Amino acid sequence: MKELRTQVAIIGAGPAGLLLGHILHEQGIDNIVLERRDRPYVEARVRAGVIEYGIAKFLEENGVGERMLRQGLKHDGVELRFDRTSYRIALTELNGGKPITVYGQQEVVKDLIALRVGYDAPLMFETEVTNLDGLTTDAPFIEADTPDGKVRITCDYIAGCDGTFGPASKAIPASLKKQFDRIYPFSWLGIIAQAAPSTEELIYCRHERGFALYSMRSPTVSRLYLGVPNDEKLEDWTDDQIWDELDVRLATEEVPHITRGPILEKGITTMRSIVIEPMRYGRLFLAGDAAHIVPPTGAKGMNLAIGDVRELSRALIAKFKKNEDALLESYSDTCLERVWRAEEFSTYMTQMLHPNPTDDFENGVQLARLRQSVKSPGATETLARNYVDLNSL
Ligand code: FAS
Ligand code: PHB
Repeated sequence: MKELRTQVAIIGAGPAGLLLGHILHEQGIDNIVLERRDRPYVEARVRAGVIEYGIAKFLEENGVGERMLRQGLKHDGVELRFDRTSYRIALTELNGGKPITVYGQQEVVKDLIALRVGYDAPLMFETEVTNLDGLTTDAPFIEADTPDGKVRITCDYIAGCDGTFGPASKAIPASLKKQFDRIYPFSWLGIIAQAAPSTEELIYCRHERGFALYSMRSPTVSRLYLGVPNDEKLEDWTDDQIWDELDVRLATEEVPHITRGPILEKGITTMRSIVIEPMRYGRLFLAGDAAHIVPPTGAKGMNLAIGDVRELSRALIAKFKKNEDALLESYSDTCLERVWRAEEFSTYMTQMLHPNPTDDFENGVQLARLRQSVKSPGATETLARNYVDLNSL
């Protein structure tokens, strides 16, 4: 087995792992990023689309924002549509001039990979981590299968940025770990289409037939979602049926039909919440989806992951540069306070925007919550602040 040594071993080349690796590299802290998939797969994976103001600033401050600033779409508002009426939330105005940025997660990942390849730091694709050990010693190690055989990497710290199904969180002993789970009774059928968006800003829509979201990736590419039952099969939906249902749910008198075009990608994502406590075990630190999942209704997934990296990078830099442990010691509690706030906001947005086909009382409560969110100034401001900058509040 090939032996390697580094200061920080990072499992996963999603936004969390790649950004952590980049920030540590910039500080002269050796690290290796290990990714089980190949580069084309990771760069093509379509996921999040909204970047919070403070998170975009953090990316920019760390030299990852050049293309985002050029190609990302700055948005000053978002629309809630229900009771066949549209209500605009003036995000920037309610946040002291701070907008959101619409820029696909896969673009952030491409930018981070390009940086890492550019300065030739270790980024091992098609390398699956199979074991983490020595986590409570001062020489933890990971073992992985690579295209050239097995490798063991000894390090000072391990960052588990391996998403929901990765091995890192499973390395925390069950007796020391709590996992909080919620599965929602619906999923999102999402499409990416070569079609100029019929709207300037995102539209979150609660229609009696179900949820719909109108987002975008560029002036010529739309990103749209339909709330569907959990057992829905993608093959049961033709492209026309998807467009027709989007029309029904999103139509208004002014815009009776949304712009259609070739569907480039489609998929169904389950809606779930997960929180794992603690986010640390000995020399192992979890960041991103490895530690938590939020339903995408609040657009918090990637923002939360980058929020964790902001904490973990600060903590590791303090340790390596000044031999200070305080931020490492407080990492889990600091992150979990923010994670639970994101879970609360994502649950709030999810519960009020997805009609319940079997519970009219629940539907009544949802509509009351939606009406309050657009008619009560305090509720509107809270929604705007959480949507734009939750991870930096
Ligand atoms: P990621 O899951 O992005 O990255 C983890 C990486 O670890 C992966 O590349 C994986 O291959 C790798 N890995 C796993 N096990 C490994 C092993 N044993 N060895 C080596 N590598 C390993 N969020 C939103 O805000 N809006 C959305 O619309 C949205 N849509 C989503 C759709 C889907 C299908 C999914 C799954 C998530 C979606 N999310 C969305 C959430 C998503 O954006 C995550 O929050 C974000 O990817 C988190 O980034 P990471 O923590 O880096 O995890
Ligand atoms: C997206 O553009 O993919 C997107 C936007 C907002 C969300 C979820 C997904 O809440």
